[in-house]
Amino acid sequence: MTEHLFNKILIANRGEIAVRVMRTAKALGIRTVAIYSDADASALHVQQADEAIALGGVTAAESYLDMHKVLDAARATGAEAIHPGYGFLSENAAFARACEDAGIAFIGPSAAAIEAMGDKASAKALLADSGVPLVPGYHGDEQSDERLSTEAERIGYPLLLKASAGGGGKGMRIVLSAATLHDDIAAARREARSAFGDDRLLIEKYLIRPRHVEVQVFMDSFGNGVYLFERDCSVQRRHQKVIEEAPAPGMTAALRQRMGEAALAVAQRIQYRGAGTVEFLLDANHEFFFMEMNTRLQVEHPVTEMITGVDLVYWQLRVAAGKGLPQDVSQQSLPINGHAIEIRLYAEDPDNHFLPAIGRLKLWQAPERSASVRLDSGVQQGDEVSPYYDPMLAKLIAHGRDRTEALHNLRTALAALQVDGVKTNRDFLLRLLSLEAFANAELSTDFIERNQHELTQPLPTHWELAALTELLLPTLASQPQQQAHDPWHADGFQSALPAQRVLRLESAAGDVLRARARANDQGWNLQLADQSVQLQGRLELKGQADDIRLLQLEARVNGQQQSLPLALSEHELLLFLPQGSQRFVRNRWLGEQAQDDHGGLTAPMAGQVLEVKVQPGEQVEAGQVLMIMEAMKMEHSIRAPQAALVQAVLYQAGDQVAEGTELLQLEITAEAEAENAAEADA
Ligand code: MV4
Repeated sequence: MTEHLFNKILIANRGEIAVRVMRTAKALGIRTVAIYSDADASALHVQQADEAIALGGVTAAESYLDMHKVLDAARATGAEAIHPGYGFLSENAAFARACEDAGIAFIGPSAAAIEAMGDKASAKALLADSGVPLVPGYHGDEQSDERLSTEAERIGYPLLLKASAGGGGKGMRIVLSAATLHDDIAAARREARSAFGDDRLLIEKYLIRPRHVEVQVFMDSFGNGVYLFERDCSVQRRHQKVIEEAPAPGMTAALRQRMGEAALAVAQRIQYRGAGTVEFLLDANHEFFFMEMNTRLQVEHPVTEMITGVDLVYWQLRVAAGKGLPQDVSQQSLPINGHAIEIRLYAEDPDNHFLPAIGRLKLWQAPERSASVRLDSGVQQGDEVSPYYDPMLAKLIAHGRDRTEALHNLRTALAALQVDGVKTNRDFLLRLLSLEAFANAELSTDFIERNQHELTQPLPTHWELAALTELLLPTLASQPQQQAHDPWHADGFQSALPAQRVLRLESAAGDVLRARARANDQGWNLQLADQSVQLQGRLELKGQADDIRLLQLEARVNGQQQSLPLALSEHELLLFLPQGSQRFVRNRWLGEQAQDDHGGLTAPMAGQVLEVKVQPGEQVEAGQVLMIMEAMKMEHSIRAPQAALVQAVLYQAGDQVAEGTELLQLEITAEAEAENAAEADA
């Protein structure tokens, strides 16, 4: 890949795809220009580019979607070509045309090809005599109720109404019988008009539980084309792909060839140029039907790259530079090597209807990349995830000699990916990948719904691992980066582990468990509710991110060995278990409880602080006087309800405070907890 293709290209996108395109451009010695919105000024794609142009604006419409701004940036920097990535302007025929008019190569097909596939009804009409199988249906211009009813009777029920101008499932409506057809047509028209400004409908026979199988095609400007086999993208949620893989499980060589040739026929019909994807529905009888063509590089292209060894962006750049497919490439020469699976990591909340999540990525630790693990990521630790763009953060792709190995590699890599600060679908993906139905490749477009029950079963809480972490923490004291507020450090307990400790463990769900640990020759015996567990382990400091310590726990629980990463801050413990992460609360503020249980830390009535008897960082005993207040000419002592560490003193002598004002914050440290337990035992 050393030949000259371009001096400089502009990447009209953001996030992982912008970074991915830059990787290939750089390998080819092509300079890259990034564009960015105000929200993305410090984004990874901006940092990785050779030059970056601020577009101004925050929303997509004000920035990445504003074709005049994008073209101005290309002209200003002298970029010879524009890579649109996916989304944004990638399938905008007017933009492709404007690039051509400006003498800048659009890295994609012609505007005419984009237009030909943009309208689903005309795309189908175009293919009517091409030999490409279409779902039995109606995609004509005549849109009267009478005509649609007649066609519906001919096609039969159940059927599907789709917006001609749509795609991706928007405005789709299943009609089970003639009884509701009239109302369904009216509703589908309304939806289509509001979503696409176009209320034309098409009708299709409704296929039961189809698979989404798509074929990657690639054509140069000289009419040469190849198909790079298929991807199964059946695992979707509300038409958003979640898992993709190549090759599609259960394909035969004959079916692969028929689908590949049908896909190429679609591309040839519109004199396609560059990378494209032809989507099919595949039914249980291995019958396939054309659905739509995506006239761009797709999110899931890495699985195809991993099984074929082809760099699709390199091919795109060649073709945009007027060259043909690489010399040695022919359909016969293209291999399928093993299997690849991709998952999409979204900033979203699986516990709240998968709504997009925002916030600061306090923790983002990527798994190690290798020949079999690829991470295409647009983010880095510390990034602010904004609500303005697509919530996809990254894609993790794993390869294996076969599907089983690829799945194993992917699960291992995902378990090693640590993220916190923004809600993501990481754990949901781990659970999907753990399903027996997935291991068995029981794929269909209703995969997630079908496995809903198993996906939402609560997982057992690993109290013993949280306990072991707390027990081992003092051993970290001798390691560097030890934090000053750690009680074991502060009080000089660096190496001597106490023979007995009582731990108060609290899950993020608010469940609380008290556990008693007794040191023995092999570690600790832990009494957890009615269970007795033998624990042994080692804790190693791996890194630090803000106030989070990254640790690796080597645990032996009743002789069973396991190793897992975890994130620890003063108030949280996050265990990254192979089956998903588990969060625990640490050192809960005593102040919150004291208000209900004791009332000792808040002002019992309005008054004045007379004297403060403790300082932050001080260890106090149960009953110790912390502060003296005066109210209604009487003195009141504010006492510690139990042994604790003074975390904060909020008022000083002379301050006036209202009734109920929080005066001090105490924290139950492990040490204080042990003291409290000893008290309780006595
Ligand atoms: C269908 C179908 C069943 N029968 N067409 C959804 C997205 C849009 N591109 C087409 N879609 C479907 N079209 C007929 N005639 C079922 C779907 C469908 C689907 C397709 C692919 C992936 C996921 C899906 C989820 C629900 C429905």
